[in-house]
Amino acid sequence: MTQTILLLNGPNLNLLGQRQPEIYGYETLEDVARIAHDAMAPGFDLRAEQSNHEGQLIDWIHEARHSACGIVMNPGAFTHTSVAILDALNAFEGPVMEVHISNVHKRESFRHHSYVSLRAEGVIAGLGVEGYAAAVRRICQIVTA
Ligand code: CA2
Repeated sequence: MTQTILLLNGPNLNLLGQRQPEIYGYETLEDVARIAHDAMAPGFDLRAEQSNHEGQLIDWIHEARHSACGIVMNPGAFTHTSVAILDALNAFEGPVMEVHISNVHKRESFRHHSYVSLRAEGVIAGLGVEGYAAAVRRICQIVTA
């Protein structure tokens, strides 16, 4: 049976490829979904969502409890602020991978702390959009191990 990986992107990531390419590159959110899709092992499929709203992201994480085997998430700025997203991820039983396009540790100090990292099996930062492919591959490995 096919297993679904949920790919979640948080606030402002809908602007990917349109602004600040020096930080986030030229690829769009559509490119991200394609890159993540291409990284999946056979027997997996991808559901890709983006929202600027914390509650919507939380609702998708709740749904994933019954529909997804793993979550790849770039929570955007909610990474650094949202205990609510951490709580939702803690209620999800499968593996979670946290992705940041930029190297958050090379940036402002408020980006150095992540609530989501308290839950994530792995954290990828600074690999650009290729980080999503690495995260998807890791979810497939963990789920099939
Ligand atoms: O590096 C990342 O992927 C971040 O999660 C991106 C967030 C930022 O708040 C995190 O600290 C690190 C911001 C996403 C904003 O995305 C934009 C993309 C293009 C143009 C403007 C914003």
